[in-house]
Amino acid sequence: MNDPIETLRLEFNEELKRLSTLKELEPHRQRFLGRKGPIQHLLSSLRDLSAEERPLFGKRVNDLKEFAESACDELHARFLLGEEAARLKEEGIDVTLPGRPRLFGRKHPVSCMMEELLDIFMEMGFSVQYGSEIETDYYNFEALNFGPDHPARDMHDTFYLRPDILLRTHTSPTQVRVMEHQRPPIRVVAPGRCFRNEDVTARSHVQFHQIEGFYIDRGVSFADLLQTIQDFLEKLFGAEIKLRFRPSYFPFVEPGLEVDVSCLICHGVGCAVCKHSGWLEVLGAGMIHPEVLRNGGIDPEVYSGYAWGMGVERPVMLRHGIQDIRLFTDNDPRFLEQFLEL
Ligand code: 2NL
Repeated sequence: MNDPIETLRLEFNEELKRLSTLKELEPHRQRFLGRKGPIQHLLSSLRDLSAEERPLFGKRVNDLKEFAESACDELHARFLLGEEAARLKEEGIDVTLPGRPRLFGRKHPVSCMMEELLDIFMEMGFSVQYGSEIETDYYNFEALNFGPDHPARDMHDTFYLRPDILLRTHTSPTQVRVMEHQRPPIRVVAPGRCFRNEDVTARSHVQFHQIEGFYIDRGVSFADLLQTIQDFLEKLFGAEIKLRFRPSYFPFVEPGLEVDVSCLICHGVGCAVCKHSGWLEVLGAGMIHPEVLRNGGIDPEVYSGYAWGMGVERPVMLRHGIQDIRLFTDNDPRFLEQFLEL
């Protein structure tokens, strides 16, 4: 065969078949289609042809040129895709994989209980005062009638940061500070986290939450305290709950008492949760000690007041049947996910 156009097309196709990368393709395109390449050469040779030969030959060279250009373009696109896919595979990215689901945060069950408790007391006319988790020995103990060698200090297993600075063992320091800054009548609740240096077990922890409240005015009586506690506990646990008041001792009240509710699990019959007593201890309370009122700048000859305090973790555990207090601070989403926000 002595047709230069057909020979060139065959040669072009043969070489094209051997290409496998973008890098090889561009020299190939240059060699055939460049200014000094064979196709350009054929086009230049047109002027040596006769007027009869020129149109047909010219058309055939142009057809070859267009064919070669589109063949190169097509291959360019194919190589580009292939090399990109290979690179992505190498880099290990599969963009068609579904995304990882995101965990949504939600309110901690202890926070939900705290809000519920605050709602009840705000409805009863108390306002809310937050305080510092770091306190002085004076506000945590002295002002609350714990003398320097008071035996009740031992029960509090305090974390000291300095000889005089500590992590509060209860929220009472906030209440003392309120007394210093407000005049009766005062109705305040103080919620917050407290700390005690105890062994961590299923039932006790070094950190826990407390809510305390107090009411100071002229003529506040012990009967007022009992009625307020009854109203509160019936709102929290339901009107069918039974209460038991027992005398008790706290340095900052006189008299002091502890309050039990009929067991929420067995309703007083006796079970493992209430240790077969039928009762659960839920809060401590009493009439504010005259010395504590005086420390807060309030004259005990004119005013009297009651106060109570309760732990927050325990009612959450009772409500949801949680057996281990450590679950609250483990931050395991499988635990935390189970509680609906109300
Ligand atoms: C308990 C007992 C109680 C108080 C807290 C209080 C505060 C001031 C003055 C007098 Cl400023 N009292 N708070 C009173 C009695 C008991 O808590 O077992 N809490 C978990």
